[in-house]
Amino acid sequence: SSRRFAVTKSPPPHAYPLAQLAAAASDKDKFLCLYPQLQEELCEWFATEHEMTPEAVQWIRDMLDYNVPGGKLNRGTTVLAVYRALQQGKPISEHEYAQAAVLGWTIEFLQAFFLVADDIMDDSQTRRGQPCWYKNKHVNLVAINDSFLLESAVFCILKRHFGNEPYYTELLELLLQTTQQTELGQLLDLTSQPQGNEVDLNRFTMQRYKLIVKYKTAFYSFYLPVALGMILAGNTDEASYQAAKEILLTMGEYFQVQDDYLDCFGDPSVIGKVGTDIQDNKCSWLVVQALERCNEEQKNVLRQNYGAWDDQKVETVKELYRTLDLPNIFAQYEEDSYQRIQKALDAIDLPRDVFETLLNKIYKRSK
Ligand code: GPP
Ligand code: MG
Ligand code: MG
Ligand code: MG
Repeated sequence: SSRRFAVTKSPPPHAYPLAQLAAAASDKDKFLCLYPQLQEELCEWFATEHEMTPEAVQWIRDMLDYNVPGGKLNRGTTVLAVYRALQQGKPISEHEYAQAAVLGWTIEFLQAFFLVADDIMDDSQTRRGQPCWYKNKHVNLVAINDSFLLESAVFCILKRHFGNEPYYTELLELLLQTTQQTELGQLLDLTSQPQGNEVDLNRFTMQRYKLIVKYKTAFYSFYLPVALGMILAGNTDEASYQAAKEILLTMGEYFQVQDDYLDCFGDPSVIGKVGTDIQDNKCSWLVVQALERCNEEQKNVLRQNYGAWDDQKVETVKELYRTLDLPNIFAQYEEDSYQRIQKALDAIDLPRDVFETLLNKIYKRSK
């Protein structure tokens, strides 16, 4: 029935590890059961269909292990949680769990693509408690191509596991659209200051901030996992996607504000990365808040110290943030956001616990 003649057909997936899935205690353990299979299927496909040498296949195997499974896995496991919540008590087979987990892994592969590339663009040193992939001597700018390979793996996995489903096109288009939105957000993030010129503090506005974080973070981190779970569960009610999107984008904004706060005030050994936002001249939530509160003299301090790879200047900016009481202002913002999101949940008729679990996973997070 398929008229895709020019494209190589995907072989069927390997058998899912059903016994292992049944034995896994938590969603996270169930989720992790699927990773070795996806890695194996990809490597096999590259070796057989695409004639990759053993050396190239080994590269990909190592690159995947280094960049894909080592995060918090919140986005991926959310697909499982959403899928389960939408069954409303109907038992789920191990096969269905496996499908939901595979779909969740597509987000983790997509996220690995973003992070490998983002760390190059942001000049970062560490990620998830280890050197950024590109920082490895044997990798360097090969990491750019690896990030592309990670992205393409998303679509290999999707096709092989969902290519025959009636909702395949919907999954595919959602992943493509979300990738594009994230890239647009990254563009806004990278160009919030013009290259090479003096820092223009007038460009660090709340309005610009909200647009950046909606696009670079909220769509892929919050809307995408829930929407994928909804599609898989067979939800065809357009209004519920809209309602979910609205609240999830709010949560995504809150999440990125936390990320910005932790970049400056978090413990690197806990967050697994060393902050770079001040050095990188980023339109961070902190600099926007600082500008809304500082006098002319403090504005000058910012102008002279922001956006430089100079430890003394970075420390001066952090001192100004403390003087302006930003840690407490953040704590207040965090409390307000939590209450605001809870309230918005009262008005939604999707299973509340899905959103609550997500919210509670990020509320007052330290990493
Ligand atoms: C988070 O920004 C946003 C991303 C990781 C998306 C990147 C998108 C691309 C298209 C590459 P961040 O730089 O604040 O994240 P972190 O603090 O984890 O480096
Ligand atoms: Mg970054
Ligand atoms: Mg970035
Ligand atoms: Mg950050």
